[in-house]
Order: sequence, then structure tokens, then C-alpha cells
Amino acid sequence: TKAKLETEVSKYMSYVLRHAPEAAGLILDAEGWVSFDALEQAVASKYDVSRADIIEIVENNPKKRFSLADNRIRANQGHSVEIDLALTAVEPPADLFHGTSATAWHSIEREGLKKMLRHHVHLSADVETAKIVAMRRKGKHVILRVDAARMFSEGHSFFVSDNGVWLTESVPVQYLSPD
Ligand code: HQG
Repeated sequence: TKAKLETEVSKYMSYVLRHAPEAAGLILDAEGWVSFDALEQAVASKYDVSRADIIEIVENNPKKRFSLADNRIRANQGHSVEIDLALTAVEPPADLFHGTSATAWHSIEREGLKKMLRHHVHLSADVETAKIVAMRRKGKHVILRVDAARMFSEGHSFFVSDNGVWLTESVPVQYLSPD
């Protein structure tokens, strides 16, 4: 179906733009952008989609995962490749949330939240979004509340991606509590 193809293409674009541009013969610039023409070529060589289809996939993406501007495209967050989104640090809301598995919580409650393979720890502005993130994990889920106000006042930097995901370097345990 059309919806299924769109999801598949979107996942491939995330893979290429966040983790493996070389797999599609692409080179990202320092801030993660690549020419839209090059991305279109890479996608169209793999899937039966037109330029207009790709633009529609970008615009309809439920999480607004991609930015398309000046004939360039990039993923808004979630990279593992070494790029710098060049986001400006901003003051966060008082509370932020992180959805994860009960299993992960066993180590998180000792080590705090780490960025693992990504560039930042990803936090959500509301519990609902954190629940959706947690649902990606097997077994029982835990929603953690992050005392972002206190982290910020104690010198931690926060960034917000163009699609509203809150990012920070790490969250030490003293700022975490199960919601
Ligand atoms: C966990 C999706 C053990 C952490 C979502 C998470 C999100 C620890 C996993 C975005 C840990 C990393 C990011 C510690 C953290 N010990 N486990 N000390 N510290 N973890 O996928 O936040 O669809 O890198 O709890 O919607 O789950 O890709 O991060 O379970 O916004 O756009 O290690 O990915 O967005 O997993 O998800 P991830 P995440 P997209």
C-alpha cells in the first residue's frame, strides 16, 4: 500500500541521513545537510517514488523527522554520524520526560541517562510522547521525570531540535524520578 511504502522510504531516509550516508553514496556536510537532488537520486534508485512523492513523505512525516530547505535536506535529530546540528542552547521547560524499559531503568537508576549511540539523550516535553517512545521497547515500561529546571540552573545545557525533541548531554541520577 501507499502508506506502507511511505513508511519504508521514511525509514530508509532516516537510516541514510542519520547513520549511514555512505551506504547511499552520500556525504553530509558539517551540519548534516545533503543536496536534495542527491538524496532523491539515492531514494529513487531503491524505491519506485518520484521527487514529488519524497517531498510529500517529508511533509507528512508524523514526527517531522526531516527539514527540507534551499534544495537541501537533513534529519532533525537522532544521528549517530559525526555532524553538528548547530542548535542554540535554550532554557527547557521545568519538567521533561523520558520513556524507556523497566530493564533499562535498572542501570539508569545507577548510572543516569546516557546518550548511548546517539549524540544526545532524547527527552520529551510531555508524558504522552514519552509513552510512545517507551512503547518501542519490549516488556514493562517506565516513564521518567527529569527535573530540567534544576539541571538548567546547575549548568546543564539543553537544545530543542526543529521537530520539538529536547536534547541534553546526559541526565545524572539526582535529576531523575519514575513518574
Ligand atoms: C536507554 C525515536 C541502560 C534509553 C524516539 C533508551 C525518540 C540506558 C536507549 C528517539 C541508559 C537508547 C530516541 C543507561 C539510556 N543504561 N540504558 N545508563 N541510558 N538508556 O533509541 O530515547 O523514530 O537511542 O532509555 O521517538 O529511546 O528515531 O533513545 O531506551 O525520540 O525519530 O538506552 O528515537 O525517534 O535508545 O529514542 P535510543 P530513545 P525516531
